[in-house]
Formats: sequence, C-alpha cells, structure tokens
Amino acid sequence: MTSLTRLDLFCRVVDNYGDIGICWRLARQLQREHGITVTLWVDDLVSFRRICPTVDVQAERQVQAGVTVRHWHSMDGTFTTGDVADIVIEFFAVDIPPAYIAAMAQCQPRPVWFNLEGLTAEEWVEGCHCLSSTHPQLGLIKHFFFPGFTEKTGGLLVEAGLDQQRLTFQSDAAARTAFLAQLGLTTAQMAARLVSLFCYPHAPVAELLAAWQHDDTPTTCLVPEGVATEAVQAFLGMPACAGASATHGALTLRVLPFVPQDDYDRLLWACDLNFVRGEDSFVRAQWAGRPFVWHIYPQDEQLHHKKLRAFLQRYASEQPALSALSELSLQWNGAGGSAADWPALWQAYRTQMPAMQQRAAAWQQQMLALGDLASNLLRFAGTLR
Ligand code: TRH
Repeated sequence: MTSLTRLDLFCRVVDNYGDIGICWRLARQLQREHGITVTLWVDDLVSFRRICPTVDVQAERQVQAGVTVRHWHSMDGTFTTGDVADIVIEFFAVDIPPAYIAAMAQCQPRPVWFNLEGLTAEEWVEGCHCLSSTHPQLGLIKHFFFPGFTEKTGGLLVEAGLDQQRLTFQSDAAARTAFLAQLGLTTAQMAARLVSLFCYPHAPVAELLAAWQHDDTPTTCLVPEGVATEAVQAFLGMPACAGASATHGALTLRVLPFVPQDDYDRLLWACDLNFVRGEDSFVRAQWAGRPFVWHIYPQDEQLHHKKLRAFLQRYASEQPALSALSELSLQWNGAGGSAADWPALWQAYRTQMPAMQQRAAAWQQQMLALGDLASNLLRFAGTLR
C-alpha cells in the first residue's frame, strides 16, 4: 500500500462540468487526505475553470490545490515508464493515450489500473464492482470500480469532516445569513422557503415556477447562470444574467453566478430544498441532509428512467410518507406517464417535506457507514500490489 504514492487520473469533459466536478473532487481528496501525488489530465480547462476559478486555461501544466493539472489535448505523445504513476484511473471509460498504455506494460511492477464508473443504484453493479479485464495484447489488468449506495460497491465521494462542517454551518444562522447576503439575497428572500435549482435544459421548469408563483407561501428560488435559461428569462422578463431577480406572486427568482465547488456545497446546506442533476451535485445534495429532487442525465432508450426508478426504489419506495417525492421526481424527469398536474404535485410534495427531511438525515448516516469512495478505492488498490 505504501508503494502506491503516485496517481494519474484521466478525465474527458463530455458536454458539461459533471465529469470534471467528480474528478476534481476525487483528485483533491486523494492528495489532501491520503498524501498521494496526483496528476489530473483534463481536456477542457474552460469548463474546469467554472468550478475552480483559479485555473489558468492557457497552461499546459499547473498546480491547483496541490494537484498537478495537465492539459490533455491529444492522444499522441511519448511516454516512458518514468511517466507512469502507481495507480492509473480512467474516468468513465475514457481512452487514455496508447503510448501511455504501452509504457504501463513496460513497468515493473505494473501500475494498478482502474476504470472508475458512473454512479447508479441498479443492482447489477454489485456483481461488476471490482471485476477485472485483461488487455488482449499487453496483458495489463484493469479493474472496474463502481461508486454506489450499498456495501458491495465503492460507496460515494465524501471528504473527511464534511458532515461536521455542514452541521456547524447549518447550526450557525449568522453564517448562513452572511453567505446568502454575499450572493445578493435580502432578509425577506432568505426567510422564504429557499430552493436551489440545477437541472438539464429539458426539465419542466416553467411549470414548476408557475406552481411556486401561485402557492400560498413564499419561495425564493436560486438558479445558476446558464441553467434553464429560457424559462428563467420568461419569468424574469429580462436576460438571465447573474444578479437578475424578479418576484411574481409568491415566487422570487434570482440568478446566481456559477460558484466554486465549496461554495456550491454551502448553497445546498443553506437551502430548504435542492434540485440537483447528473452525479456530483446529486451526491452533494445527499450530504447536505436536506430534501432534494434529482434530474438525471438523459440516456438513449430512456435508460435513465430505469436508473431513476432504481434510486427511488432504494430511497423512497418503502415509505408511504415519501410517495410525493417519487411522483414529483418521475414527472420532473419525464417518466411519469400521463400529463403532470404541477400545482397538485407541488402541494403533495410540500406536505411531505418534514418526512423527507427525516429521510435525508437517515439516508446520509446510512451512506456514511459505507466509508468514502477515495479510501475504499485505495484500500482495494493496496490489495492488488
Ligand atoms: O455537469 P453535470 O450535468 O454532470 C454530469 C455530466 O453531464 C456527465 O457528462 C454525466 O456523465 C454525469 O452528469 C452523469 O452535473 P453534476 O454532476 O451535478 O456536476 C456539476 C458540477 O458543478 C458539480 O461538481 C457541482 C459543480 N457546481 C459548482 O461548482 N458551482 C455551481 O454553481 C454549480 C451549479 C455546480
């Protein structure tokens, strides 16, 4: 285990910042908590800069938070055995440069090679977690590592002490007020039901906003710049730039700048309800210990609906008091079948929010008991060398 001190993590930003969101979090944690020398290879520094504003988009090589960041813009390049780390992770089955793989095969001992997979609650991952495959020509062995929600998976990414930081923040009203004031919220806006809204463009945002607008209690909804732009602009009656805000009926909608990852955590902690998406913000909402609604990344043949149902099955199915969560989530993701009655969905959801709050707290403890993904991965890597 002690011999595994260097790690290379290869990340390709597909069409968003989700992949880099996960890889950046993992890289920092491996460096900070385990003393690993990490190099993060990333193809899209502009997307990276949105969640880490100090990134220099022109730099071929730079150090951020103790992690070496390499701009990965080509599959070419020459690599020697000295370039190869002890642990090599390809995120989400990205192809890494052939010359790097050839150098891996020359190493003695050979590096521990992982494909870090995407998160899903489906049962089959338990059977595939930690399975290996052998490179047909070079004989290199690669292991598949799955994050997940059960003991037979790698667990979820979570930093040491995160829970304590969250509890400290959530029990400190002044800290919450100062944080929200810095984002431009007034006292009245902070006192309303506070909701953060992060989703893919196809979410039925206009319908949800209308339900909040005609509700009998006030809601303040915070939406990052560039998210649900069409519906947000229609509500605001002006361009959806950071700082823009409007109130209609019971709803105040405010556009936020895209904030660094650690501030995004604070935003989730400060809100009463979080709409999240993809993988990383979905997991962070679980660590926030607050009710959340997930907009899942769309896949061909509605595969994502299967994944959404698998998660709801684990999270909500056994509790009748959470029925409104499943109903609203399915409609939010276009998996609800018949036409949605958004005012009714929202009223039912709102009524069940106390039960959802309890569920969020219990779930969080259940997930923490799985250990954290970074430690679980390193422990497994140690058994392979
Ligand atoms: O970007 P995402 O949609 O995630 C991904 C990708 O689409 C990916 O291709 C797909 O494979 C995967 O989903 C399933 O959403 P996600 O995962 O929530 O990532 C967003 C990241 O941005 C996350 O790390 C949180 C961060 N973030 C900030 O740092 N500041 C912000 O203001 C916001 C709104 C998000």
